[in-house]
Amino acid sequence: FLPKPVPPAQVLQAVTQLLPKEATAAKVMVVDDDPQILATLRSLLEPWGLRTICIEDPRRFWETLEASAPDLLILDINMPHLSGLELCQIVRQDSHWCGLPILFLTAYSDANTVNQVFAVGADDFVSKPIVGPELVNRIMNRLDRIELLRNLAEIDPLTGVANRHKSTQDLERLLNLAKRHHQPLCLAVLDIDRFKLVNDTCGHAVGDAVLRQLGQWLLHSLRREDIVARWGGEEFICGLYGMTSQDGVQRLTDISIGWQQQQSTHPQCNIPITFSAGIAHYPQHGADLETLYRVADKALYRAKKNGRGRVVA
Ligand code: GH3
Ligand code: MG
Ligand code: MG
Ligand code: MG
Repeated sequence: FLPKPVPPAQVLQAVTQLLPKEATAAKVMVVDDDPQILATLRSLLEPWGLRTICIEDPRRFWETLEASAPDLLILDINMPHLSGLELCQIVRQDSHWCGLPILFLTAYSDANTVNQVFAVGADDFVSKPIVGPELVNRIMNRLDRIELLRNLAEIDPLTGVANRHKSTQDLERLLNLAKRHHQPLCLAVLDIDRFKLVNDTCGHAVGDAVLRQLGQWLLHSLRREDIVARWGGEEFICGLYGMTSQDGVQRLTDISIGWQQQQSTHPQCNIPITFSAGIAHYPQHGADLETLYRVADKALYRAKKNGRGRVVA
């Protein structure tokens, strides 16, 4: 395998934001004008592996939210300049943040306040003084649920790699990043060769196992910042940041050779499994995903026509 190219630090940092959430610690953002409360929450949450982003001044709310992209938000009600209720209302109206779990932590626990809190769209309410274990449990349960829902929505259950919906979003973001940082982005479309024969000869269950194996092989052969997804059927897609078509051909060829050497046959099926791949890259072949995909798919067609088991740009 080739040594992995290292993109510049700032690019790497930006790419890290595209990584699956489970690879990074969950982030909790807290807005409270009382520094003591912020300190207490930090010391309570950090031992649980949660990253705590604290702000005292609610006027810094929006910039902090966008910069830190938290997984959960804790709000105080009474603060100078802006109340937590107002903040909650604004967040719920924003299409990007409307799904963010919001928990209120406040000194007031009368029925009217509780009503108001839920009326503006809060998910949970806890009254001060803070009871550590209860608060931690409420937060952890909610984060667990979010993680679960996210996986259901983004991971292909058969292969364990991202699904088409998730990878489309990630590829769009990676492409924007490539444009901003004047980097190439390589798109590879992979298709298993004569897969119908595998199903017909060895059975659908073996076919499924082969799909899973290849998905995992791709996932582990690529860099963390690369994208790999099941596009549909026996077709996969890869997004390789900072790589041209030539880099992509080299990389995919290495992956294909590795695959053939190590696990190209399934124990219950002695048909050697190969795949073909077509490659395109931004900026040479297009500036939007649809065009890049079309070019890569045409290259895939040539790979099939010229004998399969090859990578073509
Ligand atoms: P080619 O080399 O030209 O790609 O030949 P092929 O047989 O792979 O091509 P084709 O697209 O005609 O067949 C794809 C097959 O993949 C047909 C379909 O039954 C099978 N397939 C698609 N999704 C799944 C799946 O989830 N599990 C299994 N076991 N098979 C699948
Ligand atoms: Mg307050
Ligand atoms: Mg196909
Ligand atoms: Mg096929």
